[in-house]
Amino acid sequence: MTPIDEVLAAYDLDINNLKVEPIHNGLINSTWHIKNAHKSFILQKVNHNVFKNPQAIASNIRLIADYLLKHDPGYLFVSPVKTIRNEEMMHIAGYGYFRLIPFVKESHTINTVKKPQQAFEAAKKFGEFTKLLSGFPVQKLQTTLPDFHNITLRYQQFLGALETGNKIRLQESKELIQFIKDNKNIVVTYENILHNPSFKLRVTHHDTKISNVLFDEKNKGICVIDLDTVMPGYFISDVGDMMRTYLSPANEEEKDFSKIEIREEYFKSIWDGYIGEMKSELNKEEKRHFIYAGKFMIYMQAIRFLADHLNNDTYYGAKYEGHNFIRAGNQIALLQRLIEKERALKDLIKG
Ligand code: GN1
Ligand code: MG
Repeated sequence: MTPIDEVLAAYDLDINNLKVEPIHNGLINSTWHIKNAHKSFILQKVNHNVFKNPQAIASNIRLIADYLLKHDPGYLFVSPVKTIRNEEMMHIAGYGYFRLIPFVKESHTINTVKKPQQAFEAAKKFGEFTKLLSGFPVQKLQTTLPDFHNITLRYQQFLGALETGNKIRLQESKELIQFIKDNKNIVVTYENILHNPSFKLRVTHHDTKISNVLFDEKNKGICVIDLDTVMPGYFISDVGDMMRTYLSPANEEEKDFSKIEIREEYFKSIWDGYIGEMKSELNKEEKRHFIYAGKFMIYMQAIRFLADHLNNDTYYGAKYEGHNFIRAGNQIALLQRLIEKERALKDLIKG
């Protein structure tokens, strides 16, 4: 029996009649679409090197599912199926943790934002998720990834990589390193936020890329998925990652940086979608940091890719030599374009 067969057996699925298709999407977990004539599921193997405590994820999802069922029974929240032994996950000792999620009928995901309306729908869904959980006691959520969006720590890790990283790569990365250092003010603003009583910790998704939203046949958003990183956090994480991944027609893998651009209309759609839901949740001081959110997330991703390159790609892996160097350069180009457009974007949302 292969491990996948073993997992499916734990969910009482007849291995012989199932079609198992890998979904290559996301850098961290592994995902498969499992189906037979009647049923359809998503199977995921949680990356245990990254998520050291998969039980924390299961506990968070259960708490949120129970809360939403009680307060907003109409909201479609997709939580994992239990195993025949009534467990939230299937664990194969020495191999890993798996979970099985029902496939939502007539739903689809997209990998690229090609219309402002898609950005609007996704932003609305992420805003709605946080809003519906505004009464949930956020301190009950466990931290599934400690310091995930702690940009201060990411910056320190980057400085560490400058000390101990690959010497040749350090030489070749001089310009990118300098750019990161020159823009350290982005870290300082975050540190001020931590001490700013106006900033509230809320139930935050922390991975708001477009493929984490389910769309229906009419291309309306249904709900958000991929809940591993749902933890207490600041809204800048969610809005920032939407800006990082929806604004440019070219994504983080693009090698030709001339294709990276900031689409103003898409920015306006993120604002309209998110604020439409969150307007009475966010205060003035938070809203004032809306554009900063994008700078925060793009800069942090640039640091993470660059530090990984300097550390010989131990976290993200690399499909070709210099992959994370290109990704870091890409994110820096995106950040530069965002900074150039900052005034224009401010004008779009003022008043
Ligand atoms: C990782 O696995 P995926 O693609 O959902 C990473 C995110 C990064 C993203 C960059 C747990 O997310 O923080 O933004 O890659 N997740 C983790 O593509 O490190
Ligand atoms: Mg993810």
